[in-house]
This record gives sequence, structure tokens and C-alpha cells, in this order.
Amino acid sequence: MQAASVNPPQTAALADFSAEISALHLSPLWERKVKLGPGSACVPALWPYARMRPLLERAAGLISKKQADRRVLVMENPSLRGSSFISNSLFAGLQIILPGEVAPSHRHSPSALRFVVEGSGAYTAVDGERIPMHPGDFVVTPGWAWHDHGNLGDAPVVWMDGLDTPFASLFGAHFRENHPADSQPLTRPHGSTLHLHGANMLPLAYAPGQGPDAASPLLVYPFDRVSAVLLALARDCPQAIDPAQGYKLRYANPATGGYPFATMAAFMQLLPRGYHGGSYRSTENAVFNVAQGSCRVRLASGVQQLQAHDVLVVPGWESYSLEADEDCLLFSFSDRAAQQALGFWREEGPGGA
Ligand code: GTQ
Ligand code: FE2
Repeated sequence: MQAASVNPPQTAALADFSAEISALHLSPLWERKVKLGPGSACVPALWPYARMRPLLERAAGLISKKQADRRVLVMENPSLRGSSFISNSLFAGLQIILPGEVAPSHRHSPSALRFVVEGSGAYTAVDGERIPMHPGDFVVTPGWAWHDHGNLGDAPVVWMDGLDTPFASLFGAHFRENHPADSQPLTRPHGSTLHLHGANMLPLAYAPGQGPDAASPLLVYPFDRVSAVLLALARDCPQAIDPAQGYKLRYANPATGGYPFATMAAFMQLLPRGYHGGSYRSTENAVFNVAQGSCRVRLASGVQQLQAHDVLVVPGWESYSLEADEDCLLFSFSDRAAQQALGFWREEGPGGA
């Protein structure tokens, strides 16, 4: 075999050929300029909560929830300005809702998750049920489920939204509609998602669905349970520690053992005081949010200090290591569910492959 396709001779005839086929929207693969390899153009980036909190408050003074529909500050990857995406595959925003406000009901094909940052008294209504939100809770909004938010308390409530909108954009399959009522009718009693799906039991007739119905039937994973389990794990099962991730658990769809969404995975990890994790990378694009405590993330570009509620995006195939001087609970979500389902996911590090 000749090596012609590896190092093509730049003859005049070939140059003429390339110019000629260009008019037909054809391009020679042997002249391809984009690098093929793991990783993307996205860069790691940090959004300190201390910076964002006053801006959320200002936004609340400038635009009403109703006017804004959703009062969200969108965290855009510095390499994706104008896209509204935090990575090629994920959307992340910080949403604030004031006492008495309602975010009108709508539904869309992208799936959404909430990670509650601050304040109590708010709810998200999903599929006819109001899910109370407390700091540290992880809340599931399946794709195409009606959802509206409200704040029945007396202080602002802030949470982080994570959506798989870039998948809908990639496929050209973004559908969206408003509900006729601002607040959807309530058809299920408070707490039913936890009663029916939150105790390692399932209703008799329950069968996991496909597509948007593949999402977890458990719509809330309360923080007190998750943090208690991680602290107990560190106390009683020290051998469960991972050399790169500390004590890390993933949120599971209780009906399948899979991820809570077809696209997105979510995790909570405990970095115990004094933890120094090994260098790790995987293909997943991950968004971290410090639930409690503080930690350091060592990246090729430098060390990021993370305080409570700071948001950090670590794009796929970036090496990082985690360190903590005090116990740190670190929430994250990523596109790992989609990558694993489609056969793309890989990892490298002391605990992995
Ligand atoms: O709360 O329904 O940050 O639909 C972006 C899109 C939040 C929401 C976002 C949304 C929502
Ligand atoms: Fe929404």
C-alpha cells in the first residue's frame, strides 16, 4: 500500500481537484484540519458564589419572575460565549426565586435537574406534585414533564439548574410549551414520590419507561439522607474511599439502578479533612457545586480554591486532583449517562482504568 493518504503530495492537480469539489460542498478528508482526539475546546472555569449572589439579588430587583419566566444567570463556558452552554453537552444556571413568586408552568424536551443552594420554602411542582426544596437537595425534572416553581417561604431561594439542552440542540429536537395555568393542578399528594420510590421499594405496577419516561420516578434526593450516608461511610467503611474521588456515590434511578436521566449523571462525594486525591481524568464533562465545606481542585491551568456553592466546570479529558483541608461535600452532574449508554465514556486514574 502507498502512504499517499497519510502525506499527500501537494501537486497542482490535487490543489485544483480540492478547489473544484469545494463548489459541490465536498472536502477531501486528507486535508482535514480539525484535530481528532479526546477533549474539547472547552476550558475549566470557576464561578464563585460570593460573586454571583449579589448579582442574583440585583437581577431580582430589575426583572420580575413573571417577566423573566425563569430568573437565571447562565454560566457560559469562556470558550462557548453566546451558546448559553457550560460545556458542549450541558447547560448550567443559577436561579433565584423571591418569597411569593411563581415561575410559570412549562415543559420542554430537555431534562433538568436542580441542586438547591440556599433558602427553604420553595417547591418545584413536577407531574402534579409539589416537591419541597431544601439546601443540598437534588431534584429531578424529567424531559417533557410540566414544571413550575414557587416560593412559599420568607427568604429568597437559590438553586443551580442543570439541563441537557445541548443534546436537544444537537439533534434539532428542542420542543417547548407553556401550560395554560401558571401553577399546574396538583394531582398527587405531597411526599408521594418519596413514599412510593424513596425507600428501596416500588409500587406494584411500576415499570421503567423509555425516552423521557426513562428518568427516575424518584423526583427528590434529600440532602440529609445523602450527607448522613456519606459521613457514615467515612466513619464505618474507610475501605470504600476512592484514591481520586474520596467517598463518592452516584444518584441512582431506584427502578433501574441506572442514572436519574438518560443523558445526565449526578453524584455527591465526601472529601474527608486532609484528603489528597490522585490525578484523574475521564471523558465526561462535569459541573461541580460545593454543598458544604471547601476544597481545592488542581488543574493543568492552576489550582482553584472552591468555597461553599462555588461552581466549577471540568471539561472532558482534563486531568484534575481533589484536596480538602476540612470535610467537603461536593455535588456534581455530568454527561456520563449519555456517554456510557453510547459507548464513549473512558477514565484514567488511580481508582479507574
Ligand atoms: O426552571 O424550568 O435554568 O426551563 C433553564 C431552563 C431553568 C426551569 C433553566 C428552564 C428552567
Ligand atoms: Fe424548564
